[in-house]
Amino acid sequence: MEPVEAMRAEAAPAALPALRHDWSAAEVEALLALPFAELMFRAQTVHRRHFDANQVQMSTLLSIKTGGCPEDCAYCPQSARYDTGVEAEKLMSTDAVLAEARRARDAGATRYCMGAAWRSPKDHDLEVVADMVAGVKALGMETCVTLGMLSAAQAARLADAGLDYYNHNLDTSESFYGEIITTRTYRDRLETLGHVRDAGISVCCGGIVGMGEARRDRADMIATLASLPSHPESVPINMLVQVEGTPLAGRDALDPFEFVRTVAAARITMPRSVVRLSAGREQMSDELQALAFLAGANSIFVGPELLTTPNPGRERDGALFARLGIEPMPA
Ligand code: SAM
Ligand code: DTB
Ligand code: SF4
Repeated sequence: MEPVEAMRAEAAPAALPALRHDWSAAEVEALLALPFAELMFRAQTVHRRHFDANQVQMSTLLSIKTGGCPEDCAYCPQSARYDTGVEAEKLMSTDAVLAEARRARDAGATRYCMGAAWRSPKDHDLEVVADMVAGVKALGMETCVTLGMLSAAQAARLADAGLDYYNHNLDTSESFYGEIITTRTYRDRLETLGHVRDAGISVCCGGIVGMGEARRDRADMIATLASLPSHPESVPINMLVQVEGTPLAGRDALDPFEFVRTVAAARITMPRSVVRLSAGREQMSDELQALAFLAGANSIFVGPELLTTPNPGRERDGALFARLGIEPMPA
């Protein structure tokens, strides 16, 4: 047995504290306000109880349907309402997606995430996505898609196709939400998450920080995620990528330590979830990313592009992982 496995085997699951689902925003805000070293120590302690602290899960992202989205999400370069230079494209063919997926698998990705700039999928498009999911699974990778709002029947269809994860973010607190999106409600989002959960698909749900929200909003979002009936298996924490032409371009940048604090709060409140250091890595220093890993982030997107914006290339990530002694988390 490897030393880490031996340590895990020793820690009998019964010895782990029960998961809480009753976090209040005030409690999470108090976590966010701790002295930095105290917060990091708590997060690292929780992290080590549940994970190998030197392993990071790697996902690859592909935009299967780019731009021209009817929604008004103020952060998003793919909304048709903002002039961002992102051209609207048609849904990719299954063959083209599978060729890309094969390349990602050969480069070491264990999960393949496909994103579409839709408010919600049309049923005939969903059939094409179901084929893509089945094809990617056959390549031996886990699958994730993010397609907007889903009905219960659509979630069940994706589950049938073998989908492992559905990404649908809360994005921010319920009270700040109206300043960012007006074309769908917070309640709509919770409803979609319920359909995904009921269909037996694992939930990938998190949000964005750095949109001009207050610390209380970040606390509220984390408390809402941690108070869902089941914690999302995957929790992406995105740092806003400011894109020229979107209403949020030009906002004051968030204090990077506040980003790290948010990651730590996610780790402490959702101890068994994989927390993803998601969008925004391209703009972060290696040192800031290392702090986010110390705070309990244990997943990233690899590859030079997110959906429409740049992500660190494999060389930069490879060098960082080597410097930090980080290894890929097995699927
Ligand atoms: N259209 C679908 C939806 O919104 O549900 C799926 C794709 S959408 C691009 C997925 C997520 O990407 C959004 O919920 C948001 O959290 C994140 N995102 C989009 N633009 C971003 C940006 N500029 N910076 C950080 N995160 C962003
Ligand atoms: C998520 O939480 N972050 C990813 C994913 N879900 C699909 C997307 C980030 C998008 C960043 C902006 C862009 O590249 O267009
Ligand atoms: Fe459309 Fe999703 Fe972008 Fe909102 S976040 S504008 S729903 S692609």
